[in-house]
Amino acid sequence: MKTLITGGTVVGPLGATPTDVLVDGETIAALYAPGAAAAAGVTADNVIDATGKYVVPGGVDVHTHMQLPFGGTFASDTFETGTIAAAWGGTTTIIDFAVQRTGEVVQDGLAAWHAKADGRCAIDYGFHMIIGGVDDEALKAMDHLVEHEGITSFKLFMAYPGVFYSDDGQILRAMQKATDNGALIMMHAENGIAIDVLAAQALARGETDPVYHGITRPSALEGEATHRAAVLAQVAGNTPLYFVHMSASEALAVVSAARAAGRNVFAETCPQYLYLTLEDQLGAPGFEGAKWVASPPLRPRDESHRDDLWRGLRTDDLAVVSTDHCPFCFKDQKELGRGDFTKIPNGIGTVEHRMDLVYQGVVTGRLSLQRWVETCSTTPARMFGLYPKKGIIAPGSDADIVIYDPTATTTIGVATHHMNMDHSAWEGFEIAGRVDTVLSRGSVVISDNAFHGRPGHGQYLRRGLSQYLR
Ligand code: DUC
Ligand code: ZN
Ligand code: ZN
Repeated sequence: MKTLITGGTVVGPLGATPTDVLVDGETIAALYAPGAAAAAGVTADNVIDATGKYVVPGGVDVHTHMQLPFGGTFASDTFETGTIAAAWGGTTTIIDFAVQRTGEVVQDGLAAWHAKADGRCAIDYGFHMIIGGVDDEALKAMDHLVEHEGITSFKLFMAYPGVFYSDDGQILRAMQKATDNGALIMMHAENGIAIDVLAAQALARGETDPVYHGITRPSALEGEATHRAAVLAQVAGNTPLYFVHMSASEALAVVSAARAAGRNVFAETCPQYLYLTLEDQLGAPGFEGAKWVASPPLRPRDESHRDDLWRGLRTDDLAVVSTDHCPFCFKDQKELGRGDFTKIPNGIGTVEHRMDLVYQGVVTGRLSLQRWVETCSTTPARMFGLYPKKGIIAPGSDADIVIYDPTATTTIGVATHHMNMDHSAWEGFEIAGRVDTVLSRGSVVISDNAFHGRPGHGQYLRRGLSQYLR
């Protein structure tokens, strides 16, 4: 089956160029100057007219939590609902976090994650591994996963004592292992011990509303943990270190300094930290703010965080935009924390909206078109060992392609989204631009405002080491 995409402008890390794209089977076969395919007598079973539209590599969202167990419940998207929603939004690859909790065998946690995802994904997927209990066995398992399972990145938590938390000694040992085997350490950098004290003090004062989730997790404690992790990685021998869901100016400054010193330090942010605030969303009246309880929390409106994060995306101190997609319904899930903000399941659902939300940076002049594609597709693919199979429109690459209409608009809300949530953290957001058509490995999965894919089309991706290391 051959598909020819004509008339569009292909956007990649090197620029935006009018180009026709020939897809043969699951991969991109050739690129042509406009009209050159027809002149060369190229025929196709399916011709897609992309005139006036951008043709971009499918989005790569490297931070999702489908069905994550958290706070006595589970994230509400399954691998089926979550990957279908991702496809609607132009994301054609996710990397989800398999979980080892303290006391569990790493390989058992991984097997459980495969069982959840196998045969259910509408787009391709890979896994990172959360190591919730760093010990001799877990360290050995890290080697095994890198060598045999295609898992080359491991998330550690400086937050959530008693759940996922690692102490500094455990972090150092895991970093030494990663220095040795080339894996990337992904760090949730918040000082969880101090946060738990502040949260208990707030509750004792009767401060139970969702906004106190943010007030008791100040940005300084993200900055402190980020600095500590960067130092530990330096001591462990320039360990490849990637900070997840960065939200704070103080943390970004640490990353900028480490990168300026030439270290293997990288970071991502998420749309919620670029747009939403402690006052406007988390501080909504009554219990409404529970919709936006996530960790790290949304930051105060009048501090420098959002401007600094956009700047970091421009300068590459922030390399990637992921979502930290971790949806919970309001009814029966977020409501678990009525009267006690510490019991609200942490997470926001955004997997469907990342490409659109970051494209607004292009519309407002904060990002170039190339940077949009780099931060949402090319760089995440390279960072996590998937390039050039993913992340680029080039001959030989998987035909994961988004045709994006810059003249259309998107209104986000619970009535139209496809995520398994009873509310939207982005209700009423008006977006300039719209995902028009999506191909996953050569198959059209979204077109004419309909889903044409199927659960089970998505394949598990064995990943190589990060392609950014020196
Ligand atoms: N943060 C969240 O908000 N949810 C899940 C895990 C995390 O680190
Ligand atoms: Zn995290
Ligand atoms: Zn996360």
